[in-house]
Amino acid sequence: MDLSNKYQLMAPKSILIPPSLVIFLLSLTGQNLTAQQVAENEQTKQYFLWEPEPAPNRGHDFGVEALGRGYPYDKDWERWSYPLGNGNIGTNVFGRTEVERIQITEKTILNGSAYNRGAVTNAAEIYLDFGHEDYSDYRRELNLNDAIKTVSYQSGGVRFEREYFTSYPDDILVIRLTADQAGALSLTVRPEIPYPVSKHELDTKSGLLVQTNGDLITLKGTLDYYQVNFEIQVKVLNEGGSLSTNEESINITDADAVTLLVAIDTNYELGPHIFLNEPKEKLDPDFDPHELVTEKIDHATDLGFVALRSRHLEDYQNLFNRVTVDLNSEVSELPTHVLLEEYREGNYNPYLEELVFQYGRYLLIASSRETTLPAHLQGAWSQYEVSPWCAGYWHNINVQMNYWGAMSTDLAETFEGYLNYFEAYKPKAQQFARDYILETRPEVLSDDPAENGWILGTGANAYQISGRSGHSGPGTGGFTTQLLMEYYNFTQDEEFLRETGYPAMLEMSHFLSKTLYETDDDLLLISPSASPEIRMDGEYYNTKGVTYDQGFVWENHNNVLKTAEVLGDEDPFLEVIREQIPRLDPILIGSSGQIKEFREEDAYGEIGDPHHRHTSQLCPLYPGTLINDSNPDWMEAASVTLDLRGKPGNGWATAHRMILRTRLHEAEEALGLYRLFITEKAAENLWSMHPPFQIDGNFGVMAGVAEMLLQSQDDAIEPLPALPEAWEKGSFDGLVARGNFKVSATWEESQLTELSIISRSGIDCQIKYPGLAKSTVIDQSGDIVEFEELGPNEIVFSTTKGGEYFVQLNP
Ligand code: FUC
Repeated sequence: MDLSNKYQLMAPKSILIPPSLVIFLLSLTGQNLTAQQVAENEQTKQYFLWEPEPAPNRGHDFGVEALGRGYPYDKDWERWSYPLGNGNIGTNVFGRTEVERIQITEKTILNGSAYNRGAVTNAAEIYLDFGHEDYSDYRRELNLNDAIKTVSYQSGGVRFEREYFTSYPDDILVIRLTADQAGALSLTVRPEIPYPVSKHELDTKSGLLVQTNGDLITLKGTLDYYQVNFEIQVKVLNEGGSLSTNEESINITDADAVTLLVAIDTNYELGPHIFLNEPKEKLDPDFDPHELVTEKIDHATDLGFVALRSRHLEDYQNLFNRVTVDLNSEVSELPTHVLLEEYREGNYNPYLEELVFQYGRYLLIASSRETTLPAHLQGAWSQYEVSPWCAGYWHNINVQMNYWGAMSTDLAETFEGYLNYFEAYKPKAQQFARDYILETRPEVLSDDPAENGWILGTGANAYQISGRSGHSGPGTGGFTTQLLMEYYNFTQDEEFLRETGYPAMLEMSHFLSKTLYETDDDLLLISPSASPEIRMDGEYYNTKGVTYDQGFVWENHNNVLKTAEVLGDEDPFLEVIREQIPRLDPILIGSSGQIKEFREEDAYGEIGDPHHRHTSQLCPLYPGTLINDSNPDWMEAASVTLDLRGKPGNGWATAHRMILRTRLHEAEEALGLYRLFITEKAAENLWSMHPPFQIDGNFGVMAGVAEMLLQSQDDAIEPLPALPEAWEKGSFDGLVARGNFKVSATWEESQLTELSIISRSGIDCQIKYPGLAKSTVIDQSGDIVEFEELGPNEIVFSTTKGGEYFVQLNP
């Protein structure tokens, strides 16, 4: 069946204004903007997910336990509902006509049973009883350009429209209901606290209350394990008609329009005490979040819908509109599930490839902001009573992957959520380092805590981090500091480096150096050492000097040396680091031509599952930098390793393999993995499936697309380093390269045709691309910029902060 015509009629109108026209129009008004500024202001290509039917809602299934011990499972929530979020509140909207379901969670609302740590839990369900059994001309859409979800349909001769968004500046969920006829809106607003009775005693809740007062419904209670006091208020503002109050719900009759405001808060306050204290001493049990929630509701009520909406748009679009990627696609008007079905059948529509990339950026903005907790394993969303893997911060790849694309897609602010979290957990991580050293090697324990450094194990959440874990070695610490290094690399924020990044990396080097043992042949090997999650005979395999651990010591040590130079630091420990680096010997090639995961491995696959989801032995290729273009033998061995590892089993594993292929410049393999992600790992709402839903895969492939188009890990900016044939024509605008350069490029017949760079740091700009030395560089005034040739394919020139540079490619 050809659905394209059927859905054409209901498609939204995308307004395509060419930037040149905008410049012309603005020049008439006396405003001068550069082309890039126009692009930033006017991301006109529309990205949206949409369906011609409401999301099904067949309810929770307690009979199904999701992997990671999550329950109850809800496949409709997971695959069909659309997520909205502002970093604090995560909301899933179903868009139903008879009984609408709006499911809400918040990142600090955790119970206690999972993994002795507790899991994020569903905070509230809001049902809107409309009773519109019959409907036609239905559309629900999640628009990524404005982060607004809309629902629209015809019922009983009336057209009903809804808008939903979660505002970061005003920390509120806003729902606006309208109809095209006066007095046509009647509904009941009926919120519930889910799972009032829990099957595990550590998950109990107490003092639960749902109460109405005039136009306000309040839900409150306590999750007993951490004594989380929560409150949710739902305010109902009707225009016209009448409002009546029941015990736990509100009826609206014959209104013209209705606005619902939903605010949440708890007694959680991020700080070192959260991680240092015992479960019952982390939060103040006497703190009632009532005032905080009331303030948000009052503030939003005063602002009103129009102002709330424009403040939301200004905040969101400032982030989202910074980057465009065009793979020569047309906006597709097919419903997302049809687009996906066709893609699965081999119709590789580049619009869907752009959409999945931009969806990653959307989800990151929605789940991690400057003042919020970081994006967890499920971002900011959970309908579960006990979320799979706690909806935690898993540090042996998952949480790192969440931020791999944050900087390159110009969303560095979203990483600040992790930075706040890091600062808060660091004192506990210092305790863990002390414990670790005492347990494994007490003779090297120092009296100075800074010299013992810090470490964390794999599992963590909003209330706890963990110490040593048997299945992942201390490389986990270097895996984590790599994010801090990248934040500096991309932002060039020296204050951050001085205050946070450098001390963290230096202390990590101190810790890691205490895990190294001298061997008879004068090497330094970590012991005990483990490559994430690899088992032999059912047990986690512990040994000496695995590539994952050695590699991250190498990365962290080198990052310390590089940044010490930036800051002019002369800490005496730098000498120790310099002496240790050549003795780490992280990369060994085995008899199958593979990068060994374990030193004692000869042929590939001797130890552990040869097709394991983790590819930790290749972390030195990505996110690390040790394996790079300057060592073709290692690059070749990395490629062999990926071939041997085979097809990935879940969303995040696909994403890691995809990025690894981009670093190897294996463009077709990278695209193949992206396609595999879209066809096999993405649900109808494009969420990444482990399964269950786990957001890391969404962020990982987003980072992967950016890496296909732009790399900068080896001092130089490299446009189109892994461009597959299918993407022979296209453009991107605003991706970020290390050194804080904002890069835009256009290509045709797989050749770069235009390249422009805005220098946000004012440092030297080094670029490599075949034949580049023959090009001409001009600045925004049209003056020629002198450059130095570093070879036929590589140039470097000095820049001024804020300067824009155009590279004219001469064939
Ligand atoms: C790691 C992975 C699992 C899962 C979990 C949350 O332990 O090995 O696949 O993603 O984190």
